[in-house]
Amino acid sequence: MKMIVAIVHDDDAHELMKSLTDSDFRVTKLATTGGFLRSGNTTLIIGVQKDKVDQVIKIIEDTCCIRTEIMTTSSMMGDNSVMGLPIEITVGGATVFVLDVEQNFKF
Ligand code: 2BA
Repeated sequence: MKMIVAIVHDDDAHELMKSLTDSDFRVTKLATTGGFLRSGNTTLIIGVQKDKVDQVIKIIEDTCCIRTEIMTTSSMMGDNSVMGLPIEITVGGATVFVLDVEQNFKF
C-alpha cells in the first residue's frame, strides 16, 4: 500500500476531492499553511494500492493549476513595513509525495 500526500491550492481542493471520490478513492483533507507564503493551502492524504498510484497522480495533475501569487518583500522578511516591493511567486499546481505504508489498520 502507498500513501499519497498532495499539497494543493485551496481553490483546487474541492474539485480534486470530488474527482478522487468519484473514482472511488478514499481521501482525507487537511487545512495546512505553506511555510514560505504563510498562507493557507490544502493537503490531501490518499491511501491506495500500489497499482492505483499512477491513476491518482493523473487526476491530481489534470485538476491542479499553476498560479501566480503576489507577495511583498516586507512580508517575506516578517516585518510590518509598508515599503515592501511586490514580487510574483509561482505556486503549484501540486506538490506530491508518495510514501510506502508499512502497515494499515482499521478498528
Ligand atoms: P509555500 O511554502 O507557501 O510556498 C509557496 C511557493 O513559494 C512555492 O510553490 C514556491 O514556488 C515558492 N517558494 C517556496 N519556498 C521558496 C524559497 N525558499 N524561495 C523562493 N520561492 C519559494 P510550490 O513549490 O508549488 O509549493 C506549494 C506549497 O507546497 C508550499 O507552500 C508548501 O506548503 C508545500 N511544499 C512545497 N514543497 C514542499 C516540501 N519539499 N516539503 C513540504 N512542503 C512542501
